[in-house]
Amino acid sequence: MEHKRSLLKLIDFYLVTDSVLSKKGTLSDVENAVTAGCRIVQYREKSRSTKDMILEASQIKTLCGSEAIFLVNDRVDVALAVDADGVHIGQDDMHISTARNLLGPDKIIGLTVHNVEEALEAERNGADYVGLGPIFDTTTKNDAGDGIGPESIRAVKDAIDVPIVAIGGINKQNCESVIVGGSDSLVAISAVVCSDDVARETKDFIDIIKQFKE
Ligand code: 3NM
Repeated sequence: MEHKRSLLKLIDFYLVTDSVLSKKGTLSDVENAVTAGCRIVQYREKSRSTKDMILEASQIKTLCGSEAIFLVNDRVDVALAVDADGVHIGQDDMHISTARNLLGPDKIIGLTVHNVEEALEAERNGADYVGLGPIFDTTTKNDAGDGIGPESIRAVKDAIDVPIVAIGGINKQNCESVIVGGSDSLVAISAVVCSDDVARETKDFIDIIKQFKE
């Protein structure tokens, strides 16, 4: 697991799955993104049974192999069932200390935060990275709220040492501002999974991020 944890420092483009928006399906999206160089995948599935999720999660784990970190959104039980590399949880999910107790010290836990205070608390409570968003307005997550703007990233970056993953309304046109703004990596869901060519979009994001990263 130390190998996977050390990859966290290197991540640039971060894939979050969305079976509703996906054009080619979740497994195809993961395979294409990983082949294109994506080093972290979060399985985010809100519409399938637990049984189906466990089956799909084990297939995604295989596709990630030793190259990409594999996290499960919200569902600590599914992460445990397939021995995923960790979870990504939100402010309204179980407390991070509860997730840590269930998963043990070696698993990766990411937490969604919206401001400096939540980021500091997440780091204090042992988050391995924070997801910061929504950076821009998004229709992908109904309850995401208004975009905080890329200029809000720097204060969070200056306050914490763990990596920041920016999320929400990010596309190829605005992603430069997110990286220059101080984010270590970024998620773009609709900009990637709604595409006919997920590998191409992933590669484009990775190239742009590398170009603008400090
Ligand atoms: N979480 P898109 S925004 C899953 O702000 C999610 O925490 C968010 O999708 C947050 O890249 C979001 O299509 C959806 O805007 C991001």
